[in-house]
Amino acid sequence: MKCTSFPVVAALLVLETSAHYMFSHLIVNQSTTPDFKYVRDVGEDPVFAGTADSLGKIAPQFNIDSIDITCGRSAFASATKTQTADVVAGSELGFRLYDSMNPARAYPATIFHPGPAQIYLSKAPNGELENFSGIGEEAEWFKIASFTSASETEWATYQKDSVNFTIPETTPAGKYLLRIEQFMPTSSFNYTQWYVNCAHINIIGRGGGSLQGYDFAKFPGSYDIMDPGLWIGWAQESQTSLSDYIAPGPAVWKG
Ligand SMILES: *[C@@H]1O[C@H](CO)[C@@H](O)[C@H](O)[C@H]1NC(C)=O
Ligand SMILES: *[C@@H]1O[C@H](CO)[C@@H](O)[C@H](O)[C@H]1NC(C)=O
Ligand SMILES: *[C@@H]1O[C@H](CO)[C@@H](O)[C@H](O)[C@H]1NC(C)=O
Ligand SMILES: *[C@@H]1O[C@H](CO)[C@@H](O)[C@H](O)[C@H]1NC(C)=O
Ligand SMILES: [Cu+2]
Repeated sequence: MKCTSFPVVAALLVLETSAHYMFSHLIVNQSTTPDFKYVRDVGEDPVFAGTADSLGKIAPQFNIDSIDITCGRSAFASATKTQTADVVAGSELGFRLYDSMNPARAYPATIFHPGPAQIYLSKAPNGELENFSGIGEEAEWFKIASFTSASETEWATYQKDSVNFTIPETTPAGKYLLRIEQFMPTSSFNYTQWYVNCAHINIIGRGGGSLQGYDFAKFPGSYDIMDPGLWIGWAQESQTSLSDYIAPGPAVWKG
């Protein structure tokens, strides 16, 4: 399923855009927290600015070299109004999709575009999240979860309304940006649709895990547009086996 910004066929556009989404809720202690309470709010895609159902905010991104690929469109502008959730290392957290869409729309809020989902952490270098963009040299992102295939033909998070994962028990205590990325690799070069959001969390725990020697990621920066994991056409519809899929980025840190 392709996604275009050009309203060639109006009906198709509506159908397609209503299939888009964003991860506006953090799930903590088994509870879904309010939209953008702990997740940085995002700006709108100008193509859909001002339209109903937050179509501008849920519109995907395409450019992996943009600073908006870090935490979402203009997300750093929301840093000071985002609260920080206390979370216990070793507990399960999650991101849940924005769900206050028009009830009359055709699709429920689910991860409608087939592809992987990955979770990263980056510790605020000066201990404060308000002035930490997550962009550039000061940000050191390590991966704590990677959801790829559930079977040869299905992506693990496809059509789910949330993505849950565990904060490794030995993660050093402190304030972190918690980033989710979910994307749809396409057979068209440089046309991968990206859905990214970041939450503010304060990890409480005994720590002890070492990140020495870890090959930290940068967003933007680490992902290569030539990476077959981004565009080779591992669509849900394709007959290709997903078991061979290799997700971009460094290894999962297990603590
Ligand atoms: C994630 O966890 C929440 C709360 O514990 C739960 O309601 C939801 O169903 C879980 N999502 C998935 C995909 O398992
Ligand atoms: C990829 O697409 C983006 C727009 O989404 C564009 O800015 C960028 O230059 C393209 N990169 C390449 C290598 O074609
Ligand atoms: C989650 O539970 C822990 C331990 O009970 C508590 O310290 C923390 O404040 C809770 N976090 C949120 C956001 O409710
Ligand atoms: C970030 O904020 C903290 C406290 O609010 C402050 O101590 C620090 O100097 C700030 N850093 C920068 C780079 O602005
Ligand atoms: Cu799309």
